[in-house]
Amino acid sequence: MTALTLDATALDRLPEFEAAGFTVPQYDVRAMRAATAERPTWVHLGAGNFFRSLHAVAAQRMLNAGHDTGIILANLRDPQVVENSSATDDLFVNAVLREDGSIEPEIVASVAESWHLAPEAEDGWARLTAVFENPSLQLVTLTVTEKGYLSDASDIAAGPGRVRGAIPALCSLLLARFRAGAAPIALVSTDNFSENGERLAAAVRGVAEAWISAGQAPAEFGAWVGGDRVAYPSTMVDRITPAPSPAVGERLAELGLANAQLHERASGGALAAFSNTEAVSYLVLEDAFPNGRPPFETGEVVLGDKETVSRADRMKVTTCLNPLHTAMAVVGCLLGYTRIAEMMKDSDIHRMVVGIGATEGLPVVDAPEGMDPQAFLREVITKRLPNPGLPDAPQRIASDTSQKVGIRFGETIRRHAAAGSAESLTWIPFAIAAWIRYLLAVDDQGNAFERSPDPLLAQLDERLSGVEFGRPRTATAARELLRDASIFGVDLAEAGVANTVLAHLTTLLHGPGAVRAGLYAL
Ligand code: CS2
Repeated sequence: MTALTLDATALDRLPEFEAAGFTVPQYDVRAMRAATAERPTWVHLGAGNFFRSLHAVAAQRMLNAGHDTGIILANLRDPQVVENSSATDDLFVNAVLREDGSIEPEIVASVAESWHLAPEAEDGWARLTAVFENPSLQLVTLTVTEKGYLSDASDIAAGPGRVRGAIPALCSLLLARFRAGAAPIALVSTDNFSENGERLAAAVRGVAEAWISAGQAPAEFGAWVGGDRVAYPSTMVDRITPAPSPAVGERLAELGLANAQLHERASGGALAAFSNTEAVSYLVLEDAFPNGRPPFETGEVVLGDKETVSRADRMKVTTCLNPLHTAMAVVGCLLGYTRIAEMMKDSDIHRMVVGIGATEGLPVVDAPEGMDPQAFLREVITKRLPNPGLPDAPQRIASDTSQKVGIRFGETIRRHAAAGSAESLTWIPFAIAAWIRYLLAVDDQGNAFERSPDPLLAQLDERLSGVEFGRPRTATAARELLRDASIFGVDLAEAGVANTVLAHLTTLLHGPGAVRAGLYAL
């Protein structure tokens, strides 16, 4: 078997990759890179696995169908990410893991350039500034996670320039575009929350206003980012993309890939020459692109009006997928699971997932045009979550839960409250109680475990300091937290669910075995 390496020689060896079982790009990658260098159209901020398996794959489909420009990728935090991408000549393998255990590896070449964009990264800033100044640029997509939309006051106060923080950095680049002639542009949040377009618009305008009032940007800049030449389309994004798994790396190595190996990241997690994902994927975009757009239709991207996209997004983020994930994440960590697929074989957990999605979610969801929420949920529960080939872990999903609970459960609770049915909710309050139980960092056997990263851990520890494992009555010390709408998306006491959460929490605090017993009793 020949050793195949993803590096500067790989583009000349695509037929060998193909013979080894890899799907390969059907276009002239060097010509695409040259065209992109000259006429950039698409910038993406946030170079994670999700980007690789969703956006980059959609772009590759368009390129295969005859489109001529690819993606200019920028990453803001860990410099290792772009180093890793450069080491493989910006090529990577997207490995689709099917339910029957088969693997479909594809070499993806749609990233034309990759740049590090921290304040110290002069080259990245110079290149991205030139790209933003170019009227050809049509869109910027972002995957910077929920917390990426919150800017540190010090990042904003630093004013425009080579700043840290996703939104201030984006605003600096936008200011360069504004000064260079203010060509229109679409700024596309592809992060996982409802009305993500509006959230991005608010974040960008907030930074712009702060700069204007500090005299660091002209007032016209505020009018431009707030006017109709800068659009903020809403989106729905969906593809379960676990962290790259060593087992998948080994399977790629068996096919001949010599450098599939994983590198530990200084900031946690792993970097690899591949991403691994499921077969299903949805990229649904509101068709609002004031400077034109790539031929998304040829990339299996669905375009719709604002209402259709918001409904699709609410269906996925607040009802049929992400709430199930968050409940499984905290319960899975407590019960010692490391695989989502294994959890789906646990009948207690299975009931919880059905309870949250079908019993409590579906009745308040609005069907998006052309999509059937019931069928979507059925596919999630019967196929996607139980996919034995997908190495997804509750520990991955448990990261940043404080940034997710409000988005994922708040809307459903609000709708039930409006319909007068909030007091009959059981499973969602159980999931919230399980999160609080999770925050105590003691598993269901009574052993300490390490919680996944979350920006609010220290604050939450402080606010929950009165809640003690083994002392059920201390559950009431969580009452104040439950009133915090900035976390739960709604004041849970006002909505009529706080007492149910506290009753569940009381059960879960009994001691070892209480999580299992609480789940079983539901
Ligand atoms: C997960 C998502 O990390 C999480 O919280 O729920 O990454 C999930 O896998 C995606 O939204 C699937 O589209």
